[in-house]
Amino acid sequence: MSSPKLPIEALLAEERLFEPTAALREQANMKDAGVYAKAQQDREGFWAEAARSLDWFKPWEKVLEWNPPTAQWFIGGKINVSYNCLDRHVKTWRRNKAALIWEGEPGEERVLTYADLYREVNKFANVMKKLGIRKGDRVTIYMPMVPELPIALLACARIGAPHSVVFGGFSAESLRDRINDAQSKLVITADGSYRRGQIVPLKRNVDAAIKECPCVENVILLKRLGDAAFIHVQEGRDHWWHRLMADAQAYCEPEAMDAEDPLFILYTSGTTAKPKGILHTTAGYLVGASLTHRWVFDIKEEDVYWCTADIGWVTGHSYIVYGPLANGTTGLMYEGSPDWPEKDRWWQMVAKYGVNILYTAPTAIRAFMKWGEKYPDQHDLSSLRLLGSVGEPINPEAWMWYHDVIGKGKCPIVDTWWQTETGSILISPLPGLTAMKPGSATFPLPGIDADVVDETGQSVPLGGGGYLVLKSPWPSMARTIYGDPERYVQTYWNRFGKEVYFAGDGCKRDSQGYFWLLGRVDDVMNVSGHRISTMEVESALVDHHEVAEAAVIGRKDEIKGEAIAAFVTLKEGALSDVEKVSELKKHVSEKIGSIARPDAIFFTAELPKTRSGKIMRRLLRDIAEGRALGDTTTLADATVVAKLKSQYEES
Ligand code: 7RM
Repeated sequence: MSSPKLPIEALLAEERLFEPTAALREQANMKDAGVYAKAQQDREGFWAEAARSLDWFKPWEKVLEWNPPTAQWFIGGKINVSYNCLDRHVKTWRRNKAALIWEGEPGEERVLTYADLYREVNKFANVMKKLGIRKGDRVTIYMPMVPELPIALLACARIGAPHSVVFGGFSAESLRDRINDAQSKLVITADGSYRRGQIVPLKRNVDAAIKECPCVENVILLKRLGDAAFIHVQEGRDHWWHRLMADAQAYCEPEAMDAEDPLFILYTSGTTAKPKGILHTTAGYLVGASLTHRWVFDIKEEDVYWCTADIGWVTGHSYIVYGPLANGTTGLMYEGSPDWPEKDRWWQMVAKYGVNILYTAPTAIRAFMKWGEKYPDQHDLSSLRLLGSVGEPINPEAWMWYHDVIGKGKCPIVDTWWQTETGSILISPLPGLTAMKPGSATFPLPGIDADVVDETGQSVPLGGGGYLVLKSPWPSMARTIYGDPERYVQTYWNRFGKEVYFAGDGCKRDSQGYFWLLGRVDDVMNVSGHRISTMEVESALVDHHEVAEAAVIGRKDEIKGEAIAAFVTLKEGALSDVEKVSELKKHVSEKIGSIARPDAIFFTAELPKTRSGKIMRRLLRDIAEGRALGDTTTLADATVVAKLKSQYEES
């Protein structure tokens, strides 16, 4: 099993229990402890009730059609996501409520009310229609964290064009592959973005990518940098956002979408080199995202809520855009880096905007821990009332630091387990009901049927560990892998039969039934909460003309959770020097993106393999983490790994 490796026995012995206070219970959005049992007795009734909080053009006829592994939810229902996020709010007093408070890295501020957002989304939806985008057409979005990004998503949802957001940190090649896989006709981008004071050349990457994307007919280009960047604009293909918006019609009728029509595709790493286009549909996704946002974060009308994720990841889709806006929340959105210009940027923003709810990742918390208390202590954080964590297991020390230093001991922490594929949070405390244990995501939410099973699919009794599975469908689950339904079934619905969803995570339950997530059980690394496949990095390395073979592992890292280490065999005659190390790191950045850049590269004449030729990554992890070697009996040649270990220790 890959890291982050937590000393699980120590975790299971955790005795610190943080009960909700009476005051917290009293005001919670969900305070009926009977909800778990009720949902279990009548799962479909529970989800139907949740779906009633949305506005439907036409009600559904049937809640669920379950032909394992195919689920359809709210059959016959007609609904529009952008209508639910905007139109229904602008008809009320929320019209002039702030929907988004935005801050750019250089310090600009913008506030968009629900009416502002409604106006921009309507116009931009018309802009896309004018460029020939129709219901069902895919649109790739490669943008910085600026308000036009959620505007683009919502406009796609309004006209029924599934979006595929590609994180701005991905390379031109990764972008190209995702555009081609989705066969997008339109790409939306910006001239660039700011990150740690540097310019991120988004348009340059788009230009390089779409040289090899015959499907792309048009590019919409947002001016973010202005004259700060030299931009190539290709006549006929590239259109400035502001010019198109200047003549756009004010109102665009929201498309009446079928509950099961696609809403978006989002690419995520799996066990092979090729990322999977996870497909989410309309109604079920919005039911899951909005309900969990309301219950898990205990959102109140007057709250200022800040999810620090990038919209390029699923966390940003569900908990910056769709969940919060469906609930009429005021959300803060920030473009840049937490340590720019100083390491107190986030805390400064919490104080400035009076943030009440903060949702972030363990990797960020560990970085702040390392930087020290002086940065948060410079600011008034008393507005905070609830904290959240997502992306990887949070180690108890980081949990306690978050609780004490950021939350001043008075904020509950919701440790939320979920995946791109699950669409919304599935395992998490409910703040008014659940006693928290530092490091545990606690229990499956009402309506969620999670279990821990052994190799044979048998449920493991409390106290034991195994694989995390979901034994009943839920509305926001992925429906397929775009263009590869077979792979969808193979990856998630085959390991334990076609009725059981295999999440790919290891999990233990303690004697009280608390869930302790243990990290991935496959060849997927978790680097700063981002999923990267070992295969993806290996094939990027092998693509270099001097590399013969490569094995990539995630090794335990204090801040990132896992850091990428690569063991590389060079071709005959190639020089294994420090220049080669930086050249290969750069090569991987160019192929995949900077998030996949290896931290360390080691050259070796041979890689440890089994007699059948499989690279034994487990032994490489032992070496990279400085442990004694595990079982080596299946190795073809045991001297290879012994030599590698001593070589590694000398380096
Ligand atoms: C939301 C997101 C999913 C993988 C998942 C886990 C890990 C996420 C937690 C967690 C332990 C958590 N989507 N993971 N949240 N592990 N505790 N609270 O991260 O598709 O990018 O990644 O992330 O391994 O399978 S994701």
